[in-house]
Amino acid sequence: MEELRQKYLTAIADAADEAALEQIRITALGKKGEVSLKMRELGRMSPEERKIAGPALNALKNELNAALAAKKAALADAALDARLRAEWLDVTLPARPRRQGTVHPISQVTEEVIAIFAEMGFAVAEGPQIETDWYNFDALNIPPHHPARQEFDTFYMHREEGDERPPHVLRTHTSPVQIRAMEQQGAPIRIIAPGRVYRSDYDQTHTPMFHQVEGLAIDKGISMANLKWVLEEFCRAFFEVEEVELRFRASHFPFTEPSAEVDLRCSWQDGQLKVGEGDDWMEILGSGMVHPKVLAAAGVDPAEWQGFAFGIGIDRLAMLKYGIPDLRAFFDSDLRWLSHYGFAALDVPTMRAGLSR
Ligand code: 2NM
Repeated sequence: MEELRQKYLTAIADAADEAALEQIRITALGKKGEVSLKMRELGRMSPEERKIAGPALNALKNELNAALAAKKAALADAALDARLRAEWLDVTLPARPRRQGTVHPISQVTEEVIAIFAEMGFAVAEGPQIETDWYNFDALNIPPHHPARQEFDTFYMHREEGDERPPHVLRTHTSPVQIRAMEQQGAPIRIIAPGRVYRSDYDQTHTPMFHQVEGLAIDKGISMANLKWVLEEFCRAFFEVEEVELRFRASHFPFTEPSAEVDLRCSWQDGQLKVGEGDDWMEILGSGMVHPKVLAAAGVDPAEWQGFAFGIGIDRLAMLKYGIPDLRAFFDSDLRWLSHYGFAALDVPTMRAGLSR
């Protein structure tokens, strides 16, 4: 019996896998297994012999069963360990840049602008690209026949014969989004409205579809000083420089009073733009205090609330920051241009990780 015990315990310890283990179980404890056959011999023994051999055989059977179960568990553990080692994956590794597709510079710059203004408490607002002329013009203090309507080179939607209602337009700026947001949320409000806008104009520096981001902050006691700080903060963050200098030039927009165009101190050397130094000024945006009539049209009481608004061209920002010379190439869908000027899809701009890397 001791011989059997040693033989099977050794075999179990040496079993390489579950199949081998099962083979050992059948050979020892199966119906015609060696231990089972020994148990059958008990019947032919004298009662005295049986008293010793019976319990001993039972103990052997139990010991082998226990050894089989333990080995089976150990094999399963080892198999799992091996599998975990083989399938190990370092999820903290940076993604491999496959450059199969890229983020368009306009999308990149839009995300950068959103990240900067989000840090200053501005939410993103969106609205339709096909607008009524009330939202696109009237609400912005541009009544019918106002000369500014001509300046916008508006695209008008088709109108059925005999339809005398004013035609819808492709929005010429994102201001209608701000009007809708004021109507819906009232004051106070702090939003930016990035998106596509349309004007019938096409040359070196104009495309009929382009991108704008407009900002709006309405509260009690807002002044041009708040506007100046917000715009300086924006320029420092966007151009990723320590200091910037802005110059406000008196201007005119129907929807703001007073109005100012804003220039940024810069230098141009060998086609290379440097922001915050030099003797040049570059116009980057238009702005002003929202006209009381515009507030009233959007359902905000101008006797109680005031605020500033501004509009920036995203496409030009992208050209300036990333040294892209030709505006029209932005919309050609040329794969070589896209892979040259595009951004890696996983480099999402954030204020903490950096806007552009
Ligand atoms: C600009 C310049 C100045 C502007 C005004 C508004 C609104 F809807 F709140 F009245 N949004 N954006 C604005 C003001 C836009 O773009 C050059």
